[in-house]
Amino acid sequence: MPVTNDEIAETFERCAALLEIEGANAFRVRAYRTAARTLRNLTQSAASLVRAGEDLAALPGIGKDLAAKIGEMTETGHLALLAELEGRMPGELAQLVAIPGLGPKRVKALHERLKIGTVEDLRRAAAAGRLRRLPGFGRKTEDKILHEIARRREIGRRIKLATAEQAAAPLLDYLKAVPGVEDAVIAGSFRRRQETVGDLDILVTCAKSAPVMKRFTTYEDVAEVVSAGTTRATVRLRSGLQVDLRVVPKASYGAALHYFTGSKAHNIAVRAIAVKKGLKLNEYGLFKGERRIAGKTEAEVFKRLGLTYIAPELRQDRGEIEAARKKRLPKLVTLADIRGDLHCHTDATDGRNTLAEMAAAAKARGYAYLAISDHTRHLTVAHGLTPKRLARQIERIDRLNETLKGIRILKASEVDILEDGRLDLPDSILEALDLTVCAVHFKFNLPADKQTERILRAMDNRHFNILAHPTGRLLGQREAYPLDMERVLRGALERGCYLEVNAQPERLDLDDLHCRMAKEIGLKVAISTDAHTTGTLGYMRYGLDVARRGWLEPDDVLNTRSWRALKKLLKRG
Ligand code: DGT
Ligand code: CA
Ligand code: CA
Repeated sequence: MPVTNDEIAETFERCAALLEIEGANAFRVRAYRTAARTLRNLTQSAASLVRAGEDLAALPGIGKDLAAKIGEMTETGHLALLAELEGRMPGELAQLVAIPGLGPKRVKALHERLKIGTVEDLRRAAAAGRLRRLPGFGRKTEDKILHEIARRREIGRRIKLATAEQAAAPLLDYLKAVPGVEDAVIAGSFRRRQETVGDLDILVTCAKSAPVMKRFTTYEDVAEVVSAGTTRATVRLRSGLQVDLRVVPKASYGAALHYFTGSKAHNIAVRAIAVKKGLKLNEYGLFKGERRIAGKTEAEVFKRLGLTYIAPELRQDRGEIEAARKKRLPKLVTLADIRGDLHCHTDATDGRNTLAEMAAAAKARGYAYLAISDHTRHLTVAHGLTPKRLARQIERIDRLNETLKGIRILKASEVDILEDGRLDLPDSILEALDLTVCAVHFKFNLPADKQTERILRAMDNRHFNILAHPTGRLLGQREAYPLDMERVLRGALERGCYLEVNAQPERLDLDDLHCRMAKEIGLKVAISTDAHTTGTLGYMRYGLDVARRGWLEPDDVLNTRSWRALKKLLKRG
């Protein structure tokens, strides 16, 4: 992946901040900031300019030295100067500058006046109310800093499900290849398909545990063996991900799988049912006195407790046990129910593949339709479409549809919702589309009531169909913007609009609880990939994970329908 202008700009901004803390010459500091600004405003990528042999020193604010540094970054992806600056910075000052509300000047003051050099120093000083002694720092700043540190710790501990999958697959294959191993599965939050996981919990059945333990702790990706016993071990992989392993006998497989799948709250509630029946449930089985009456499979355990099988995604102690007892569990939506994708991009804006390539990829997935929803003009970083360019795309789609068999390409647009709730394109062009996917891409910081009204006002436009990535969150990077979700859901229902579950692994919003809220009021949702490449049309399954955790059935999901049926639902009164 070639380095982007934003990445170079960010590196330069970081250098500027660190140089400033060091007390470097003000001109030098400013030069890095100016160059960063130039890079962010470039309409072409610096990497391609370098490749074309252009002289970057001709750009405003970029001299020979900085041009060479851009060259270094496009070639190696890194900047030696940044590593050097970070290396000679005392403590964690380099990390401190990245905390919102703490610029280089403040970090410098904290270091010089209060001897704060690490995040932990900072946390202690803020908690003790010592920061407010410094000019420009108050109680509010202290609270803000404490909140930010807590948030970062939380983020740092959990990793995205899709990332965990990449580490899990080879490790699982490796364990399955150990002689004597029968089953090897990943339980825990991973099996419940939670959007992020704290660690991986692997369960293995085999007659002798010693060889598995040995193989596990000597896996090439292991950075540290945290603990290792005869039937359980914990390691930390080089990525920082922790993995727990448990080996159980075959007769206990089902009970152990149920136990280690959790959630903890679900386990406790199920165990209470066992106790009521005079039984005992643990990871080795379901017992009547000393006798094991179930444990080989999960289904057997549920059955003996008078419950129908509960899918792992539902095991959150949110009413699933009661529903299982009454045989009223939802018939969860699956990938096989999905008939098409209602949100994706092409190279007309920030996607990588052409219209024809995206169409062919969707057809190969067996879809009946694919909506092409490129960005609109307000989103300049994505080269958003003007009415004129969208009109041309509409024509191209009409022509393509004439040649395609077995799939229909829907004319759509991911329309920016402007600050006042207007849509970014005039009705005259929106009218020509099959559907719109509308989204907030800026002004995330409005108060909840303002943001809610902005969205509801946008929904008043009769061309508004689906609200895309409704909370704007980016897992591990950006929190959801403040929003009254219940009002948005009800507002959508009243107006004949819908909301999306965005299947990008770092988005996954609506989340499971919001899906459930939507279902409860009778509002259907779309599950869409927002794919920017042919390959990421495959993210659909992550969206399904969320929908299933939110109890959704095929009927609750828009894109389980034929285009004919869907079209009727999209039509506004
Ligand atoms: P995570 O790792 O934070 O994403 O979430 P989990 O659910 O994977 O939690 P983890 O790894 O601590 O434990 C795996 C499962 O083991 C958990 O879902 C339920 C079970 N478990 C762990 N501790 C307890 C406990 O104290 N009581 C009960 N009943 N079950 C437990
Ligand atoms: Ca876990
Ligand atoms: Ca664990």
